[in-house]
Order: sequence, then C-alpha cells, then structure tokens
Amino acid sequence: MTIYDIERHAGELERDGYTIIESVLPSSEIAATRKAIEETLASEETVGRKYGLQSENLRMAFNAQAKHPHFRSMPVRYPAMADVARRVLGEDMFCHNVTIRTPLPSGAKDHQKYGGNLHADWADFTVKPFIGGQHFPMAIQSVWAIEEFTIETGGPYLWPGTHLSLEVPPEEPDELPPGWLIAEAPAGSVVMWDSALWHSGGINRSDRPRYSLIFYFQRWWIKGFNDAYRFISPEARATMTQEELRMWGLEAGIPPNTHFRGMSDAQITALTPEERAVLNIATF
Ligand SMILES: O=C(O)CCC(=O)C(=O)O
Repeated sequence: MTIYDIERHAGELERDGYTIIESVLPSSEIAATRKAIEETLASEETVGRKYGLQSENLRMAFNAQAKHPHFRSMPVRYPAMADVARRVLGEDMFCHNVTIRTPLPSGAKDHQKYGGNLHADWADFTVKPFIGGQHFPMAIQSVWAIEEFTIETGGPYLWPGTHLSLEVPPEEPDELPPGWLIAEAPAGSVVMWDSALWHSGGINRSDRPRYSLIFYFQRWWIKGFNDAYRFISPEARATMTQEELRMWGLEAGIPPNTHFRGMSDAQITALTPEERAVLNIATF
C-alpha cells in the first residue's frame, strides 16, 4: 500500500496554493470510474444539452454523488486527498460536491463559468472576506485525473502563489496574466488547489475525452451552495457507511457539544423519536 506524505502535500498547498498527488487510482478504478462517468452523462444528455451543461466541447454534471453510487465512496476508498484537506481545513471538513468535467477533443472550449474562464473558486467566501487582511484557506478543489493531464489533453492552468494575493482574478482578460503553469500528471493522479488560487480549464487538443472528477472539500461551518441531504435520496443514504455520511456532510465528523456527546452509536440508535427530539438529535 502506498503511504502518502500528507504533511508535504499540505505544506505545498499552503505555500504554493496547489499540490499534485500522483497515481492514486489503479487502472481498474480508472476504468470503472470512466464507465460511471459515461453512464451518468448519458442519462442526463438531453437535459444537459438543452441547458448548456453538455456541448460539443464539454460535458458536465454537478452533484454526481447524488447520481451514481460509484462516486460517493471514492473519497473514502482513496483517503489521501481527504487527509490532506483535513490537515488544512480541520478534522471536520467535508466534501460538498463532486462534479464530472469532461472537456472533449474538439480543440476548443466554452469560455463560460464551467471552469473554462480564469477564476478563483467561490471568491465570495474564499477571497473577498480577506481582502485587506490575511489569506485563510476556506476550501480545497481537487481535480481527479481519470485521463492523463497533459498540455495536449488540457491539464488545468494554475497560477502558483496567487491564493495569497487577496485578489479576485480578472474574469475575461484579453491575455492571460503571466505566471501560469499547466498541471500535468498521469491518469489516476489528483491535482489539489486552495479554492482562492487563480486557475482556468485547459483546451483538449488530443483525440480522446479528458475525463475528470472534481471533489470540493470545505470547512464544516460554510453553508455552501447546495444541501447534500436534499440531493441524496433517503434510499441512497440508507446504503451509505458512517464514514461516507461524514464525508458528504450528512453527519457531523465531530460530535456537537450537547447531551448525547458521550453516547455510543448503539445508544443513540436505541433512543425513541421523542427522546431524540428532546436531546436535539435531528429527527427528519
Ligand atoms: O477541469 C479543469 O481543468 C479545471 C476545473 C476548474 O476550473 C474548476 O473546477 O474550478
């Protein structure tokens, strides 16, 4: 089993704003993930095309954790990325969303807000509150390479160090600002960056889709833009392990400071609905 140097990756993330963890996924996992991506994209193709989520240049699906069981368990089965995120964002961080992002080999991209434009992720809470002060990491984007990332396939453009600039990048500049690199890595690797880092999607000039999954880790106390509880059906939730429920923010990773803090899972499960309500354990 590969042992990852979590401290080194967390240190790079804090210093440079990004880190690359190479060859995390075995080839069998890459093949199974491509299949799950294709199935999910195919099932939404009609609506996705109608509303611009799928085009001749790009195929995307948000909240894939709610759409296919394969994606829900990935950050638990391959824990290095969550370990790095925990080291930077705290033990109680959680995964807010996984997006399927598949730039197609058309040699072009849509310069729209689907990762094609220069941006920092969710600058309203990752950059703007800190302007005039000091950077504080609020969230981490992790792009899992389900196809190799090269200049040809369209690895992401990153601007190292810009997470500390306390600036939101210009959205549609005529020319890209200097200082970028293209993140290259073998299939099965993961590129992680501080959500405040300036970045942009690359252009796929190869002959195959650039499959990727984008898992977004954030601090527990940020509400974010979706509610995983209402996306993942009760039937799907019932099949998830405790660790998966915590990973997706469906259960607190750190127990709240209330009456049931000292109780075991078995004791909590045995409580009546009335007792749960009195003890402030969510009943719905
Ligand atoms: O897919 C990529 O290479 C970039 C994705 C991106 O810009 C984002 O997730 O914010």
